Amino acid sequence: ERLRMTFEARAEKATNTMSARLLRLMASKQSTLCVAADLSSTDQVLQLANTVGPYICIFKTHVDALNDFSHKFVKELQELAKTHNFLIMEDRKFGDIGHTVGLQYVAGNFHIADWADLVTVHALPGPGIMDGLVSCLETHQSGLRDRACFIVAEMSSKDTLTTPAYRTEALKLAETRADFVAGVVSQSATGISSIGLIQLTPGVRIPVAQNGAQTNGSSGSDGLGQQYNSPHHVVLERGADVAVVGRGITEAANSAEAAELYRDVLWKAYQQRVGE
Ligand code: BMP
Repeated sequence: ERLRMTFEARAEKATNTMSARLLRLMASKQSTLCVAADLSSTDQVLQLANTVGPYICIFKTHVDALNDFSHKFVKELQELAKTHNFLIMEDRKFGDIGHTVGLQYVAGNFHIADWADLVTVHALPGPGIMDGLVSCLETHQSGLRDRACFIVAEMSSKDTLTTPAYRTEALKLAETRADFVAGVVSQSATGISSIGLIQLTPGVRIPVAQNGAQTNGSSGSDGLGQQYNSPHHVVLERGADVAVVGRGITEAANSAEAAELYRDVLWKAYQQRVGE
């Protein structure tokens, strides 16, 4: 039922504010594409954000991989987010006790809470991790307004330790913390019941033509554990709402054209899913 609903209809039912906002953005921009900017210089990241901006709903960063991070960079990225209308997700994958992640979220070198609309969080430490992030936000910027997280319930990598039992518990945590959780990072929709919860699925790449399109939707791996599925497969067979594409776009000869292609293919698959 949830998967057959349009993003507009799901936004109406969403209990998390950022989840509703993102679902509406996806519907109005007709984009379910999140580009992963796994690059090492701020110039490259800003250039990519400006190039793919018109085609994406989320721009995903790993700022701890940058060799020249600065607050000027963050300001410029926020400007681009405004110009092109996308959300910024810092893929920090917080994974420590509540007190520690709170510090990592609002302080440190990066002051993530000041600029990232969305962050990713591992479920591993249990509910305390959410309390840590939320209580720090409350002290730091007096509330959760305009901030939310995605809980990593299941990873895309080969032989991941996110077993079905772990995944189930992570989903439970997501379902019970609608105050701060906008969605989950997952490879399937099994067990996700909240209508507003958004499924973010990484490991997406259009299969290279000479390999021939494989019927199971697999489109290879990267030699370091990453496993890829086609856009069509993740949306129609695995329930992806937002698809994360990194190297499929950043390594393309023309990243604007690649982003437009991924956006179009993903949107068509979504339309097919909801029967539009
Ligand atoms: P690529 O499309 O180049 O393989 O990049 C995938 C991106 O998604 C990376 O930024 C990675 O950190 C992220 N990711 C992932 O690949 N698998 C997961 O399970 C969770 C992720 O966040």
